[in-house]
Amino acid sequence: MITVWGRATSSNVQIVMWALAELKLACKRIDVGGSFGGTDTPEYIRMNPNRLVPTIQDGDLTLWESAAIVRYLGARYGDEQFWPQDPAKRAPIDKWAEWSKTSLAPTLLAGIFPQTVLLPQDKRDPKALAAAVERIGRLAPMLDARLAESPYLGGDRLAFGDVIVGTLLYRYFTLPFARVETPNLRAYYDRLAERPAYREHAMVSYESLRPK
Ligand SMILES: N[C@@H](CCC(=O)N[C@@H](CS)C(=O)NCC(=O)O)C(=O)O
Repeated sequence: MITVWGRATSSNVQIVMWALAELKLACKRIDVGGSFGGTDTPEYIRMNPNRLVPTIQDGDLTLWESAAIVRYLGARYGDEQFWPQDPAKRAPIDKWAEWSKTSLAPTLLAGIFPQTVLLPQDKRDPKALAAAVERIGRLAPMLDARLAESPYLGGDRLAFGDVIVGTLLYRYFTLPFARVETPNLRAYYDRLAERPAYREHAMVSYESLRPK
C-alpha cells in the first residue's frame, strides 16, 4: 500500500494519483497542504524538507517531486508501454514531461491560474495575464504538432509522460482565457477525459481554491 500526502486539488498531487490509478496500485491519500496545512510539522519536514505536496511512502522509500515520483512508479511498476526500457524510446517521452514541468506548468500554474482563480479580483494584474496567455499561445502549438503524429506521447498507448503533461490539460482547457487553435491537443484532452482514472484524479474542481 503506497501512502500519498497531499490535497486532491493540487495539480502535482493529481499527477501522482492519476499515475497510481493507471498502474492499478493501491494507495491511501492523506489530505495535507493548502487549507489542510500540515506541511510545516517536524514529521512532514523530515519526509519532505521542501514543505510542499505531494510526498509518497512506498515501503522504505520516501519520495517527493511529482515527476520523480511518476518516473519511480513507472520504472518499478510500469509495463513497457508506460515506461519503455530502451532509453532511446523513453527519452523523447521524457522530453515532454520535462518541458511540461519547466515551460508549460510555470506558465499555466504560476501565470494564468493565479490571474484567473487564486488571486482576489483587486490583486489581479491584466498585464501578467496577457504575458502568460501570449507565452502559452506559443507553447501549446508545440504540443499540438507532436500530437498530430500519434494519439499519445509515446505512441498508441498512455505512457508516463502523458500523465505529467496531461494532468495540466484540465486547467488548460477550463480556465477562462483565449486559447489558440490546437485541434490535436484538444483531441488528446478529449481522449484523456475518456479515461476513468483521469476523470477521477485530474479533472478535479479548483473552485475551493478561490479566495474566500
Ligand atoms: N515541483 C514540485 C512542486 C510541488 C508544489 O508546488 N506543490 C504545491 C501544490 S501544487 C504545494 O505544495 N503548495 C503548498 C500547499 O499546497 O500547501 C512537484 O512537482 O511536486
